Amino acid sequence: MAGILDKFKLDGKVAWVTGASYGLGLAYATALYQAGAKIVFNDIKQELVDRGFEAYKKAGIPVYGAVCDVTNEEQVQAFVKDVEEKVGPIDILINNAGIIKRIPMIEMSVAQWDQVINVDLTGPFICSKAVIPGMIKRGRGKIINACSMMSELGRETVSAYAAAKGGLKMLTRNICSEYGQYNIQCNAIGPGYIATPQTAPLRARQADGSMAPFDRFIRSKTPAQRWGETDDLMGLAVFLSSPASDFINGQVVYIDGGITAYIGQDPSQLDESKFAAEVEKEDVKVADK
Ligand code: NAP
Ligand code: GCO
Repeated sequence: MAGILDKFKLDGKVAWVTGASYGLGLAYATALYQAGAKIVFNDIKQELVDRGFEAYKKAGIPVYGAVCDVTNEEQVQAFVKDVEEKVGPIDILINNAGIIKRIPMIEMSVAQWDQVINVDLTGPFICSKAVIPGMIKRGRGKIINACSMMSELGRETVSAYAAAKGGLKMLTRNICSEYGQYNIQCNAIGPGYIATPQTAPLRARQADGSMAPFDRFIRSKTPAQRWGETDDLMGLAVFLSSPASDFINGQVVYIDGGITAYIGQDPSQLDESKFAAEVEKEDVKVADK
């Protein structure tokens, strides 16, 4: 008799993780591979795709990868066609690619606003639109969007990002509403604050070696008193990609160490000595945005 763990297996499935050369995308792709999926990834520039190939090779993960800008529908359609011919039909799409610009709203140019909205919201629309017809034909599909705490909460300087991630929550619900009848499940992962290159500026140690004020703030707001690690999100990525979640649709699953459930404590009360031993584990971003 098949056991419950069989419901989490992805054997025979093709999974496309966008922007997966490093960071959360690399973790999601690694997790889905370990669950049995064939991995396909893209990134915005060749040097990132090459970096991804190196990372996957080091991890012993065979991948198909290519440059593809998720905001360019022509490139996305061509990428999907290529994958379907060379690897197979796409069963799972994780819309992971994203950018953030931390600029006070009234100082942000429309071009900067548009860039964030295009990557973080229009990109998932374009990629989902490209894979859903095939999923309808096959009578099944999984789409997982990269939402964020900023799908629910705002903060200074991230207006475009929050607007995009809030919109992405509603796109998740709308794909569920429109395509759930074809056995397509569209959910979202809502990470809290995770230690990746994207958040490295928020955690950089002060010149005197002390904790960054924002680092102290996030730890005081998080019951776990720590930043998330990419490993923390791997299990949820497999779950939402697998038959184990076939009756979950249109949901944002927050994986945040409890930060969205907790009013927080006085940052000055944090005992910094508890974190002194933590080592900065940062990839270096290949290039600034
Ligand atoms: P990230 O720095 O946001 O990287 C995402 C990847 O997508 C990078 O390789 C990036 O390339 C690539 N990318 C950017 N624009 C693209 C485009 N137009 N087409 C294709 N690829 C593109 O990394 P992350 O921290 O691992 O975050 C991954 C996702 O989770 C993002 O959507 C992010 O918003 C979301 N998220 C992150 C956190 C967190 O705390 N880290 C929390 C919640 C949600 P570049 O290196 O050139 O930018
Ligand atoms: C920021 C951070 C956050 C995280 C994440 C939180 O500047 O506040 O980058 O936006 O990336 O989205 O869930």
